[in-house]
Amino acid sequence: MKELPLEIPQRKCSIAIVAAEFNHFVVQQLVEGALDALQRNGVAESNITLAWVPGAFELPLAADVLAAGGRHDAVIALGAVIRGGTPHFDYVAGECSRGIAQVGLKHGLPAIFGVLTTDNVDQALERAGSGSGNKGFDTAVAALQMIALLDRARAS
Ligand code: INI
Repeated sequence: MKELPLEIPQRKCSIAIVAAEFNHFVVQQLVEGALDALQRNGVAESNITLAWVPGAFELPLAADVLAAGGRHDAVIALGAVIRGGTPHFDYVAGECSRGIAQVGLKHGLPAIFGVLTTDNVDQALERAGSGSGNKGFDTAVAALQMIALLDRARAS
């Protein structure tokens, strides 16, 4: 059996982060968590691009264009979709998750879904806290793990 374990790449990585401005007070914390994880794992600041879009609905297009540029090893989408009293939540969250998945498959690179979809603000803030309670941090680690996996899978 050949097993490909989760690991962090030992090579230089270039990462694009697309972040939604909507619910900025949550998303800014996700961005900080992602940057912290990338820095802790040796990604130089000069190899990170951070692009802001108006809301989560716009994340897939920005991720698609950045992925098409061919200069990044992974794209991380960060946002916070918080349920209101209308079906708007379902359209925004659904299209965003579907779109981000399509970007990964279309370009053959990790397109990581770091968009919180919660019932209320408290749940969102709980997931955007410091350290291990920050989904931005977790998604950046996932991006690096996927880069390492794809490197190995393509080499074998
Ligand atoms: N965008 C978000 O990122 N989070 C939300 O909770 C949200 N809500 O609730 O409406 C939201 N809406 C804006 C949307 O993403 C687009 O920016 C807008 O519809 C313009 O296309």
